Amino acid sequence: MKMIRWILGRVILLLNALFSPKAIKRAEAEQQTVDQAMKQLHLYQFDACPFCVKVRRQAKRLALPLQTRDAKQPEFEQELINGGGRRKVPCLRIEKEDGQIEWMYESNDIIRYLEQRFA
Ligand SMILES: N[C@@H](CCC(=O)N[C@@H](CS)C(=O)NCC(=O)O)C(=O)O
Repeated sequence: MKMIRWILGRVILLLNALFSPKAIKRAEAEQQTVDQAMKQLHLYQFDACPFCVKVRRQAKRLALPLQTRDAKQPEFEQELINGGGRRKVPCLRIEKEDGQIEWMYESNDIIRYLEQRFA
């Protein structure tokens, strides 16, 4: 079972690399504003998780420099559990202007959030 999951994961990564989405183009100043805002977002994820791939692909389409944190690394795994409450990926850590932190689970919710904020 572990082996099958590993193979499926590699297939997902290969397909993702082969059919990489095309990024939208923004005016330079607008992209700089987006890049700045993206510094407050971190995606806790696994490389070969299909839900994480889906979020990363949408971020790429929207030309968002999404910072990722591999939740298989004990340090980030612990941050995720302590902050978000669950060891589940993808999870988007959102640092608000007032310093408050929101932990957003569910790939569809994360994609909706990115679209509403940056599309
Ligand atoms: N409905 C969730 C599904 C997420 C999900 O099942 N993630 C798996 C990895 S692909 C997970 O975190 N499982 C918990 C674990 O592996 O500990 C979404 O769309 O984000």
